[in-house]
Amino acid sequence: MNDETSETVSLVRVGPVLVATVDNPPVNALSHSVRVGLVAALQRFEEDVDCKALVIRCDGRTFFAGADIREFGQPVKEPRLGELIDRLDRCDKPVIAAMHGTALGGGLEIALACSYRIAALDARMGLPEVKLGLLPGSGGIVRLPRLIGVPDALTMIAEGGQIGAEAARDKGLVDEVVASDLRSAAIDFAQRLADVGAVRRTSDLPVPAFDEGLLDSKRAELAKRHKGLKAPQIAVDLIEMMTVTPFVEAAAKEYATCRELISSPQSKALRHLFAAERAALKLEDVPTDTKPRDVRKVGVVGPGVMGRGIAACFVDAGFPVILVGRSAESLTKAQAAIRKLYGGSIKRGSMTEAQLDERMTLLETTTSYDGLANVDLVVEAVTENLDVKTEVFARLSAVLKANAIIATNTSFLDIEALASAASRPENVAGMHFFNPANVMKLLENVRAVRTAPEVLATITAVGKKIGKVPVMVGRSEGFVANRMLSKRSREAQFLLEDGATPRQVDKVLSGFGFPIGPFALADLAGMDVMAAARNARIAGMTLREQSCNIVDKLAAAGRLGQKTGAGYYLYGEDRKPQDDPAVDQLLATHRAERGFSAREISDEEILERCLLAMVNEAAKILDEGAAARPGDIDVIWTSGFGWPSHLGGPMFWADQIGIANVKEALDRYSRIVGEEYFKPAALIERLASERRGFHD
Ligand code: 3H9
Repeated sequence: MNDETSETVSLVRVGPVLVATVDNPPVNALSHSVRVGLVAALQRFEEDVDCKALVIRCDGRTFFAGADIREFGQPVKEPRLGELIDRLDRCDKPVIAAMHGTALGGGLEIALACSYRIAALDARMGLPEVKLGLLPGSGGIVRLPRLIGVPDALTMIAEGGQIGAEAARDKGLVDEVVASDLRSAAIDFAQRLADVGAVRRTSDLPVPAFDEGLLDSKRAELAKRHKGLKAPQIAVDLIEMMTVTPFVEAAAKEYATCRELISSPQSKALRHLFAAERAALKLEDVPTDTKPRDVRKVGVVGPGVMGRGIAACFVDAGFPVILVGRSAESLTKAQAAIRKLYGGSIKRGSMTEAQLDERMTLLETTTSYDGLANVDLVVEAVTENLDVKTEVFARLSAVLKANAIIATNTSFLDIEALASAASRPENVAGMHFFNPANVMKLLENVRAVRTAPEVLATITAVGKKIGKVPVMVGRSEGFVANRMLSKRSREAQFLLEDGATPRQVDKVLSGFGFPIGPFALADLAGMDVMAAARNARIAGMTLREQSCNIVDKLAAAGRLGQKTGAGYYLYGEDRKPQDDPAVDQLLATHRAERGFSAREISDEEILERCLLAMVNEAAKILDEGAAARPGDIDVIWTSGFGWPSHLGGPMFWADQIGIANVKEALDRYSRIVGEEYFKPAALIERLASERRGFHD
């Protein structure tokens, strides 16, 4: 019987049990209408003497995924989530939360304030607020440690991870795990309680004793792992606070901190990225109802470093893979190298040798293209040379089935030229992985003019399936990530010519939040690799860029980076970069030959030149249509090249500085470095004159 229904909450009586079912697709966020409906449900439950227990459950794919992120930054609409939760806590009849899917954030906070919690076997629970630069603000911090103890609560709150239903039961977060129909099990559970009316309040529980040294060690660990992020540190402070503060006072402090964090720049940046990552999945000119093609079996051509990593990505996600190489020897080598990729997991104990053997059964190797006749998708990862790739495309066209997709992993070659080399250009696109392919999250998918919409939808869906962050880009030399990176690299090199040291540049950029500076990174990649990459593109460079051959000079001196113990820096046993007077000398000679005199360069100039060169290039990319939205570029840089997430990505960062200030700085560097490098892009000129930002 459907007793009462609000916009998103319906009520049904089953004997003495009142069942409140929430339906607020897609993820049952705790939007205003849900809060109103749940308060009404509680009111009805409290007033009706015949209702002995209340079940709160959700329809659709998940229990509440948390507060409604879209409401953040808007005036708070009553009833607040905290009010609803207080009311649940005070209720003098038992309330049971029945969780399925992902019970997250404010959703889990609702469950924590109920008397009992039951969960479907595959349910997952977490307080992920920290990932949005926030912290639980509706009782998560004051209740969770009371239920599962401080150490586990600290991990869940400060790191934002999820735990499964059985682990949650073992820790005391969940009372019962249900393998059968959750709704019926919840009603049965409630009926049993209805007879005894047993109310339990998490707020009445004491905080279990714990080793206080844990707090400081966690602070140190989090500072290292989440450089520059404020919320994880504040999480530890709040947990320390709740252990010594009366419940009501601690809950008020928790809420006040959450409100403060909602308006903090870090949270705005992280929320921007949350939305941008999801927006990036919505493809321009591809209707949202476009059905991706079925991909069951995958081919990878080219067993080199990239091909091996790509094959591992697919195998990890359970796809059978055929790896095609030119010789049996190269394939045997590749197989051994792929096994080695899992060395770390075996050492850590997160994978057994038997599991690895099983995974490797998904990988088949062959020297014959005929083996690809029944694959649905082939990723081509052969040598970065148009002639070689053109030949591979022709051979693939001869064996593939009509709707098989060819995705090239090219970094710099022209996607249109490659599409023309296939007999069905509508099946051709790019899937640009980043090294190491099995680790790096970013996947630049590339559309060519003739790529079929369903192919674009397929490579996006497949990218998600293999755990990547896919972003669709268009034709452009170096696509988006590498094209922007090349401008940062150019400025880093020019800064050396102008008088900066590798150490100074690296320090400024890692101080900004990049995991590693460009010169330490070059030493890691190898100077021979850097020199080859530079020389492959030298024809398109300006005269100053062509003559700025510091990389070639280091390579010629045998300074290949970490692998030879010397590059921009010297490396000892500990692999820590040390300054080397020989590099100072090499740079001094280079400057003298090129007619530059070293000047004092400020950290501000280093940061602005490196980052604004990227922003200016990104503006050109946007105007050309090679990236669909500024947010896509932010996702590319935060998931691919270590741009600190709490600064939202380059376009978000530029907006925070203000486009008029960006333009003014570009004009200044046009005068100092040269117009051909820093003339503001047309889009920046337009936005500055209209007083708008990239994201407006
Ligand atoms: C919080 O609770 C604070 C409180 O402690 C205190 C307050 C005072 N709100 O990810 P998907 C949308 S903070 C609104 O593609 P999946 C999402 O934008 C919150 N919308 O699906 C997307 O929209 P669109 C703590 C939300 O299956 C659609 O749902 N909770 C929210 O891959 C589908 O999402 C979190 O941080 C939301 N809370 O993953 C959980 N969540 O279709 C954040 C999602 O227009 N959410 N949407 O692009 C997630 O982690 C994942 O979305 C989830 C589903 C695992 C739930």
